[in-house]
Amino acid sequence: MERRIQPTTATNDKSCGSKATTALIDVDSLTMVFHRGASLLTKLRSRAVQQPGLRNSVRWFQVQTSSEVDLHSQLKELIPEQQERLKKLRSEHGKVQLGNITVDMVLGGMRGMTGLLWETSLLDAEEGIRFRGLSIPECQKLLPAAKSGGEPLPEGLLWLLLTGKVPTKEQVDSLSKELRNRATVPDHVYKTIDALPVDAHPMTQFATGVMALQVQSEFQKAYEKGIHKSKYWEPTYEDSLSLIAQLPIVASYIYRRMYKNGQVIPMDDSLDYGGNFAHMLGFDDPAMQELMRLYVTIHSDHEGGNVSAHTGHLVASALSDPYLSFAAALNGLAGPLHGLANQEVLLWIKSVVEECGENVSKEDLKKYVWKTLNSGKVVPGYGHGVLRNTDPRYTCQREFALKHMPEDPLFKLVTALALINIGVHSDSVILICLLQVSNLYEVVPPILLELGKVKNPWPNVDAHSGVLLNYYGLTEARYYTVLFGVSRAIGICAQLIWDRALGLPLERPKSVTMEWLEKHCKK
Ligand code: NMX
Ligand code: MLT
Repeated sequence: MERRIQPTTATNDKSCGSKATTALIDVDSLTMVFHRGASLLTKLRSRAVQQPGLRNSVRWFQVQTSSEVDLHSQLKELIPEQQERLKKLRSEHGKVQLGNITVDMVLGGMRGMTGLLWETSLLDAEEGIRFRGLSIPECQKLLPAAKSGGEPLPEGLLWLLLTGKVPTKEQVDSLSKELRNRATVPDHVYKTIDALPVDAHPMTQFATGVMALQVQSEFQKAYEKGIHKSKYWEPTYEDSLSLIAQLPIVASYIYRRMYKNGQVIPMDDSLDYGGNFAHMLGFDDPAMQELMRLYVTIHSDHEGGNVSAHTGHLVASALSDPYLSFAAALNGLAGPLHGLANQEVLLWIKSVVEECGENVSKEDLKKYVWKTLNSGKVVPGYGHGVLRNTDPRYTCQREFALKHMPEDPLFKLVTALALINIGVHSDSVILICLLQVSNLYEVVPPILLELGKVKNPWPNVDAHSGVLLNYYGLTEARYYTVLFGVSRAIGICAQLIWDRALGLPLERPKSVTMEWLEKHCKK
């Protein structure tokens, strides 16, 4: 049964705060940060065109060959050829070595060890992520948007991840419609969430909601009826699309339950996936809807080894259905070294404000960074397990700020940030120091380098997202990882469908004891 929900007026008030402050902005620093961001972006954009190697790897040169507007039909066409490809790879190159495993790798969280097949995206340590061969700027250019020149529609990215081909607008519109048609959340899901305290962490509520959705799993039902393994991908596809469709409903229910007195906003049938998500959260500013489209697109996939994707893949390898697998992934995403870092960034900045005041100087900021490090904590939003450069997801969020906050990018970025500062929500002191994000970009990396052990001192995706969300009024930092989770389902589910289509096996690496390693090394 579908829960009846009352429309309510969306709250998008950025100006109700009493803590007006004067921003002290170092224009030189911002200029430096802006130029670094802009030059990196230009480099990224031109690389695909200039370098034949990269150009060849860009899959969008494979134009749409199918006129199918239905994703399922296009996938059905593609699966046999990819099954053959895998068979050939295994029979011709199965014994080729991919590198040596060292004791350091075993003790060091398997860093640098190639051990997973993940078709939907690939991460380059310097350049960052490519979705089926496309960089983020290329996706922004090529994937259909809600309006001309706008941010990519996440449905388009889902299509790209699943098929390796850039969809047409017609195909994306048909997928948007399909997702809307699947977006009915059973009433017991709300009741299950309601059984939790309203202040339970939003990620706990979200993972609980996903587990409650699991009772509708088509894969589980089909397995119980004895489905042949060659057909596994079909109910996996059904579950994945329904899960992706229903996540924004569950996520926005949790947001409205926690922060807006439970006044839920129904879906708007005229809107796409990202636009609808923003709308159901309570944000109808077209720019916030654009931000949500971009946010959901860029957080979706980051190859297979990150904690959430790897967890989802591992759990799914036991033939657990997409709901069970994704719930497990969410629990990994909820860790502070992974997705929860977007919350931690703002809470850390808040602690800077509380200790050093609102107009903290760079010197004080440096001292605070050292204090954090000396007390055995990490500086959230910086560093990465694979990346060795500024995360392009950070860069594109910065570009979004430049585009959507004011017209004259540099001056107006400063102005916009100052406005955020003045319009701070009374219970959200956090905002004040978002101004320091740019300062942090200058202050943190040299200190992390000075530590001598940090492999990547540059900002990651989580260092920037709060700036934008706060600007549009989504100030509740504890909620941020849920947004990340909604997006990550797209990557994890797309790969999961291929796991089933390709018949990938149970994941079961070998582990050893310290004693085993000691003996092995003495030999
Ligand atoms: N602040 C303090 N110390 C750090 C940081 C940081 N931002 N980044 C790395 N280090 C330390 C790390 O803890 C380790 O110390 P120790 O040897 O004492 O254990 C040392 O530097 C070497 O670590 P790396 O090899 O550079 O990084 P690793 O691959 O182990 O970890 C992260 C990657 C992302 C877990 C780490 O950089 C970190 O903790 N960053 C802050 C948390 C964060 O922003 N996470 C979000 C990542 C992106 N995401 O969304 O998932
Ligand atoms: C991610 O998006 O999953 C993070 O950047 C972490 C990672 O890639 O390891």
